Amino acid sequence: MAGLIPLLLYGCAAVVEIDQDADGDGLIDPEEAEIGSDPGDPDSDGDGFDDGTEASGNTDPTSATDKPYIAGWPIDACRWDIGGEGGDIGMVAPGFDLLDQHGETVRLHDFCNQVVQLVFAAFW
Ligand SMILES: [Ca+2]
Ligand SMILES: [Ca+2]
Ligand SMILES: [Ca+2]
Repeated sequence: MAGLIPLLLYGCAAVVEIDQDADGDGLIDPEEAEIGSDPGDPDSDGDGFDDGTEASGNTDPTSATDKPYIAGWPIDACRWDIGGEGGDIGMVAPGFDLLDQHGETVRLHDFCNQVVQLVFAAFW
């Protein structure tokens, strides 16, 4: 929602229209309208992360199951746009989920455009 702020500059009165962040989550109201989050609730999906943090971290502020990783791993914006997957050299590895060292399930394709080191071990 836009607000009207009266200003007095060098003796001249002016009215400036600015966009407001009504709930203080870091997203102005038009941005919230664009992504579908609630401009009156800083945590639209109730997952404990405010809408601004989720939007800037490339998670969905309207889905409680899509949230930043506890370890703070960076999630890239290209996470849902990956193509050309396959098992041949030069192809993008197919996506899969695995546990990180903190016991949280992470999704490989969330780290697109980044180098990921996978360490495997077997014991018997
Ligand atoms: Ca807001
Ligand atoms: Ca909000
Ligand atoms: Ca949230």
